[in-house]
Amino acid sequence: MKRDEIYATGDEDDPPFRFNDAVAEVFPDMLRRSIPGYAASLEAIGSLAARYVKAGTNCYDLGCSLGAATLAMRQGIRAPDCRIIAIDNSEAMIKRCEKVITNAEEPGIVPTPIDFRLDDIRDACITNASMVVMNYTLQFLSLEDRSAMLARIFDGLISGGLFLLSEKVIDDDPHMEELLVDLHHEHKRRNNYSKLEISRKRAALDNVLIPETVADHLERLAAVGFAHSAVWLRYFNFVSIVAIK
Ligand code: GEK
Repeated sequence: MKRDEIYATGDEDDPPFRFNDAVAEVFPDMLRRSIPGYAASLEAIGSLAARYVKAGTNCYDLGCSLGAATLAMRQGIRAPDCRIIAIDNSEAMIKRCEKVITNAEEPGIVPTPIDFRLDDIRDACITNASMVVMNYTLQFLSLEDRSAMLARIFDGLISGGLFLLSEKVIDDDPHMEELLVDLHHEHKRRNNYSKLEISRKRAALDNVLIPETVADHLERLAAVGFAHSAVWLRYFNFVSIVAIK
């Protein structure tokens, strides 16, 4: 796993954050050290896939990056005749994703097939889905596009299908927001990011990653039609939500 030193070197006049080759190269290390609860989100995706994925249906990983959630789903699926569709609009990510996953396949075992698609998730056609995952991806869509994205997911799910949404969030209460951000930065410092790296990354993500409150997410899920939704994981300002159609 190559170490993330993207904001440790170079000048401090950073361009906005992009999912380019340099990021894709260090991505597993970046997420492991930056997102509290990331490993737990992957573990739950596997468990939920075992419970919710139905025979003959599709599973979607929207914003798959290097396919960590795709792999977790594939390992969890117990039902036959399923297909996973892994989509990302970063060429650097999806090319590596296909390589990483194909290399992890064991000879003699026929796993659930995966379609790797270089595409914008806003244009994705979602059909016959029993599970859809957006693990820390909705936060990169503009606020105006989020309801249409979720409505498209809802429409593409079969009855009883599951949507897993993980996001960085903000708190309405400025005191709590300050505390949660500070705890997250402390977490990153414990994971050996310097104060300068943390502040440079934060500036680069400004207006690229747009967090909302937990209430905003739950309201939007209800508004597009999800009958049940709940936060199942919270670690500082990172949450993961499950919603069932
Ligand atoms: C994981 N889910 O490891 N269309 C397609 N892909 C997009 C779009 C879009 N409009 N916008 C952003 N992305 C992964 C981690 S990372 C989270 C997901 C993070 C993609 C983007 O290219 C990137 O690969 C991914 O969404 C977000 O479980 O970096 O914090």
